[in-house]
Amino acid sequence: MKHQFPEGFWWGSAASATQFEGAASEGGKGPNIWDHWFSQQPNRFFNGVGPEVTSDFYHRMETDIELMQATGHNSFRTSISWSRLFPDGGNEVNPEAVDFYHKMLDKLDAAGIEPFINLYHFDMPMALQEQGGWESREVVKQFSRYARFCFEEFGSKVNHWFTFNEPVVPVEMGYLYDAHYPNVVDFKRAVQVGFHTMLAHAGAVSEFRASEAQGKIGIILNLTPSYPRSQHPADLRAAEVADLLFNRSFLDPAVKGEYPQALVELLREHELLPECQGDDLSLIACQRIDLLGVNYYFPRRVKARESLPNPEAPMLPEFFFDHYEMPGRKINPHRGWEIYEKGIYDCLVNIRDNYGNIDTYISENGMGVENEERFIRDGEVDDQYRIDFIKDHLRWVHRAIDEGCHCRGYHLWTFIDNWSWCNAYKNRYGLVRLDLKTQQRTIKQSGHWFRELALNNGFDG
Ligand code: BGP
Repeated sequence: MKHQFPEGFWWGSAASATQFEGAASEGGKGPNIWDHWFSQQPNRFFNGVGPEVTSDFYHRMETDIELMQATGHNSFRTSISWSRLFPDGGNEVNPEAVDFYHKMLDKLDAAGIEPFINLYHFDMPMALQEQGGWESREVVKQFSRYARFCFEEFGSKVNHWFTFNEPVVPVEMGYLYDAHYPNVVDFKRAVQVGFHTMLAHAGAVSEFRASEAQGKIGIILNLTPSYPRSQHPADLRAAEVADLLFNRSFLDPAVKGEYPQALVELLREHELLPECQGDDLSLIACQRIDLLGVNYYFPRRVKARESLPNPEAPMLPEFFFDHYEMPGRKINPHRGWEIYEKGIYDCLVNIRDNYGNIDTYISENGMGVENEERFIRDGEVDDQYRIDFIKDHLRWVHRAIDEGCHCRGYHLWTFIDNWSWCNAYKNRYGLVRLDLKTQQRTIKQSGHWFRELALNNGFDG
């Protein structure tokens, strides 16, 4: 069967500054939390590989953009590194960074690739983390200033802006599960960080509306549909709470301008409500997005708790539910994530039915595989599994569009194998293979296939 996509569909990939630019202490860049944490605890990173060099895009930007062309990109998302632009977090702008991002945007334009620019991808400047990071309202204000600078400086070259990528991830990983810096485990502080992030988002959207920048602004959320083990009311409640905490905590305020009442009640009941000042909620109410990026990797399956929470342990979201492993589930063993293609459709249908069918696109989807060199044939990675993974998801995206969802594009994670936070280069996600020792780039089978996909605006099968 032919899967043809609407005219003008965005085909491309996503990356982020910290994960692929490298030059972490070059070009006038200041340290961010990743540079700092790696200097303190290199053992927390796979094979002790840190963020200094990564995929060296900073030095290879021109030829890498040619590789994007060669793999069929008509659009590409990356982030601006806040600590490259403002090394001390806020006062002095770094002219080398301004120059670099202008050159990148010009090169993308010359290559016919539409830039999608995100402002924050997990990479707090260290100078601002020292002031409290997202726990501090001063940092929220600094984010608005940073956003305003970007809109003014680069606004004439960018039509698609995003404030945050997966804002719930720094909340979970940095303030609940000890997986990202600052490694705090404290539910109440996590909620405050989440609220301030949302406030920073709304502040940036308001700067965008006040600026002369054209185009659209949105947010990128990792929507993990919450599936209950059964239709038993206790399992349903477990799924509802997981959905409130991990999806609706950002989705509702970003799209509808308000928090779900059920979330507010849940937080109030457990004395977790964040501190909120005078106009905060009205700012959030006024600054709704134009476009929603949906990152989809895996579903979240939950069931009612099977034991009482340990009263000695710190409170975590798992106070409210247990994780559930569905028998017979398909899994990517390298990442430990379930593969459930229909989840991408369920996300889009949910947006159609419950969020005014706002414009969306798939802003990340992808498959990380370990030891990919074992699949090298005739010098190229023969990653048929990745092609199948993409097709299996695209069929569901196609169906969602057929059924009226306003999904405008599909970006794979990622363009070239890049540095995956604590997993560093363990799992490879790229359309292009990176040889870490030589920095040599080679297009994978999936890269050739992706080009055909984009040229044909669809695929057979
Ligand atoms: C998303 C992030 C990306 C990327 C991807 C793959 O959550 O937005 O930054 O890293 O996941 O995950 P990982 O790198 O942890 O394997």
